Amino acid sequence: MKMTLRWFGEGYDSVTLRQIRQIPGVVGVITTLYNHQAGELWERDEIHALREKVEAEALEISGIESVNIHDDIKIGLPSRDKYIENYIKTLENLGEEGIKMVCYNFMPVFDWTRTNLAKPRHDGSTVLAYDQKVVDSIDPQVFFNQTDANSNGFVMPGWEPERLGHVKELFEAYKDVTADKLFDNLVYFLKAIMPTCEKYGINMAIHPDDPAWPVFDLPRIITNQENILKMFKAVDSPYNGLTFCTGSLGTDLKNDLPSIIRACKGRIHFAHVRNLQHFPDGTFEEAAHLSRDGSFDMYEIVNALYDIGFDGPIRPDHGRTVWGEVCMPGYGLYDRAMGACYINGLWEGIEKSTQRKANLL
Ligand SMILES: [Mn+2]
Repeated sequence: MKMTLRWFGEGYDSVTLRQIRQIPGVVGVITTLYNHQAGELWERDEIHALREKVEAEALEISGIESVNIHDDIKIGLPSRDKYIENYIKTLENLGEEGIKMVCYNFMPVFDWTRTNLAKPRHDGSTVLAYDQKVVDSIDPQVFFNQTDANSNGFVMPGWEPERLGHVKELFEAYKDVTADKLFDNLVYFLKAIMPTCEKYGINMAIHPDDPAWPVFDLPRIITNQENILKMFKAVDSPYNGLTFCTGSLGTDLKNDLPSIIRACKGRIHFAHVRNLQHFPDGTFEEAAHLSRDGSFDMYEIVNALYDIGFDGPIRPDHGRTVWGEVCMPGYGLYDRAMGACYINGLWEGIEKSTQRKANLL
């Protein structure tokens, strides 16, 4: 695996490339052209300029998160072909710049959803948290406005005001999109882009839905092992893969995370590792990466990734906000840096003990 950190780009991120470079073991960033709306073409010279900026700090672009999918593609409108054409050209431009991993998601209207962006933890840090009762009792437009107002002035990924200023119209456009239809539209999109991915060696890594169930009655399709394997089979190319995200799949306690990793061997192209703490009333909040701070055994998760020979980029995911940092919720420097060191430590321990055992045999 290759340790990375997500970076939103200059002017959008409170964290600098120099700071990222100084986290031991981090070799690259997962970045994006944040100024582009979904559906727009990314020109090669813009990608090249971004790459030069990253490489000037001795880091690499280990992948893109995300090249977002236009709603017309998810809805299945006739105009989707024009947006798919732009997506293909963007992939070609990324491929020409040597970028080989693209993360995306296929969630309608909202990206990841949390009901509290700064819930105090037992240790005085704040974290993102989720309570289904809040989602059930609020109008989607009000929900968006609240999320936007509580993001410390940062535009959060998937919550762009340009798009989500029109929540009502978006809901109307999705009203006939069932889970089956959404799945068919995903397959249509993947079949269209696969020849380009194969030509340039670009791994597509779909991000699971977060949380892993329908919110605001919108369908969600990348939620569990069965659905993920169904998607792999529908477009059976090694370039059609997954972002294994512990925090998203782990929202549903029925998901056995190490088992999903093993079932997806060869098709996991990117990994997000974070811990959640689940509560008996069905709510959950994000935790420090350390196993004993949350509900997941992070050793078992990293061990499963090691076992399947995972060699793609990995990154710590949403961190707690600690030490008075002012940042985009979930994306501060300090706790993600601690997460990166912790995951690196787990990996080194697993790798060396495995090698030691092998030598003893
Ligand atoms: Mn994730």
